[in-house]
Amino acid sequence: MEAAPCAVSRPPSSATAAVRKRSKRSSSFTKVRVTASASSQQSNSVTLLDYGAGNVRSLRNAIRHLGFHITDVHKPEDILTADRLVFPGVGAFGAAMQVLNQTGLGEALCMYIDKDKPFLGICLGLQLLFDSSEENGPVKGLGVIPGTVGRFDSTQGLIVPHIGWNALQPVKDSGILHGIEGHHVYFVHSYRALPSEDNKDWVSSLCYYGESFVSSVSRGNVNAVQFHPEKSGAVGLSILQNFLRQSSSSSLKTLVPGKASKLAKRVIACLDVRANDKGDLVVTKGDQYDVRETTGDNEVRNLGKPVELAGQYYKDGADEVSFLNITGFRDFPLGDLPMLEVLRCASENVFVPLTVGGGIRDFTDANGRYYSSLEVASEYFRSGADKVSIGSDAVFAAEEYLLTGVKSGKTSIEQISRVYGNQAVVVSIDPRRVFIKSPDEVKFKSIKLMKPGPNGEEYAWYQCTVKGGREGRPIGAYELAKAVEHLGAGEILLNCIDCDGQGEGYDIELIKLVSDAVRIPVIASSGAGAVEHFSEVFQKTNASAALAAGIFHRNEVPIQSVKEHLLDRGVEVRMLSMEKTQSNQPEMAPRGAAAVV
Ligand code: 1PR
Repeated sequence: MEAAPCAVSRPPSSATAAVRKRSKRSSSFTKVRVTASASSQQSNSVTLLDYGAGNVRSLRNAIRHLGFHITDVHKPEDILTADRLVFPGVGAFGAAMQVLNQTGLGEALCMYIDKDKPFLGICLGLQLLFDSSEENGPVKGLGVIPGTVGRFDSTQGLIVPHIGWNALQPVKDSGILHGIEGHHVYFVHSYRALPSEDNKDWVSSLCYYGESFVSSVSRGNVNAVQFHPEKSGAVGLSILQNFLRQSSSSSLKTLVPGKASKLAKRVIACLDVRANDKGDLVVTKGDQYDVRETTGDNEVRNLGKPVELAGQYYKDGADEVSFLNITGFRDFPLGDLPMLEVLRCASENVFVPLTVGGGIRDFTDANGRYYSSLEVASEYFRSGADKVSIGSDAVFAAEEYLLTGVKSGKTSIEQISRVYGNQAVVVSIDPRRVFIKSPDEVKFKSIKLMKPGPNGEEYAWYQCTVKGGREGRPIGAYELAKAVEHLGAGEILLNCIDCDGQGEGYDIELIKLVSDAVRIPVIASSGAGAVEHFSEVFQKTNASAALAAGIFHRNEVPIQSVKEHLLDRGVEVRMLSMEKTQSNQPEMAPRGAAAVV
């Protein structure tokens, strides 16, 4: 594949010289007429380069939330006439370069950057500026910045993808990052660029994850960030705003000093959603997966409205919000328009990652129309999801994989991760503890119990279930986790039916078993009833995140209290970062500022 050349490894030069140089050597980009002074943009307008390879709805929402109007790029000329350009690279490096080369957009992008016009690349939008990438490659990049993008090295046990809130270490003053030192921002990626002597003029901040990698670059008006400002809460919105307004002064005063130093453990709020008996979509919560009241008409427990609660948890400091459509296995998710609408509305005001699960599988509707799981997931992504969570279908996929030893390429995990990346695919496991007298009783991995079972059993294995716990399957949680990691899952959401809704703490033995077995992040779930349960799970297991539902729905413990407790126990977490309300942003209520131990 031929990459669009763009040798801008020097201070921005005259636009005309650069244009002349390129128009001579470029065959793929012949139609662009440069009207250097022409601009059809309004002052509150931002041009977005979205080549349609993935979900940029979150970014659109964030830009609109900040009061800006979006103009889309349809042709290379739209880039050249932009006043400010945002490039949220999505998908794989090679596929993105192919689109940029074939459409002439890459050449226009290089010319735009060469003119030192306001530019913000995000995630892959940063990586594409480098010489090349090893992702399915080597593949040539735009060549603006010297260096090769490579994969994080997981051979020494590093969990890859790098998912979560990590701390930036600014290495030079960059307008858009001004004031964010000591704060966490949200990353999700498996590939990274490394700092070097050749690119040191560009690097504006570093981040540590097994090694120091480039978290942002800046030169003149050209900026790019590896993290996702649109998913980094108020700090991210402040960065975006600095870029859009071309000034850092307006938002500086609202950020309190932070003390972030490394990857934070995440606290996730989960909303189990389903239609109640009246047909309204409600947030519900079960006890060991039973979501019906035990009195009266045994109605579905109603704990609130999904969009409202998601917005509240964002403001309260949740690091992510998950929606699980718990009856999705029965229905066709794309027929569940209210659920898609919930996602659309929630994503307009929630600027941390949103995960959605329930019913993701290949499906043939009543008219005989076949939908692949990829189509189902794509609709969720288009509606505002950043990640999808697969439950029942992942169990069937893992069983087949363990039986045949062959990756068919057709499972939902493989289909979706191929297009959207591993980091976009969460596998949700619903295991139930099965007590046994001896490990020889089953072929699945078992554990020696700290406390014997009801009949004195000393061991247990964790049987995976499907359809919301209704059906047990011949596969253990340990075996499933390892299989789905091989198939391409980027993260595991580890529930436990026995502990769900009990408020007695996470199943530490289960979480340790699984989080020691895989090299992808594990989210501990089920059983949180007190702040101590969160510190226990992080101190005793390798979980990257802890999810809870009932404790938050019933207002028993605020998210902020969980985080303050974790800080006290030496666990780094992201703290809210605004000290006073700025437009509709969450208000900061930190105890002792955004501190970490
Ligand atoms: O199988 O792909 O259709 O996905 C269905 C999804 O819905 C799965 O992720 C499955 O975990 C979830 N689900 C199905 N039935 C239920 C149920 O409760 N009856 N909920 C259900 C799963 C577990 C967590 C819960 C934690 C924390 N609930 O979501 O939020 O246990 O609760 P707690 O903090 O109150 O203890 P598919």
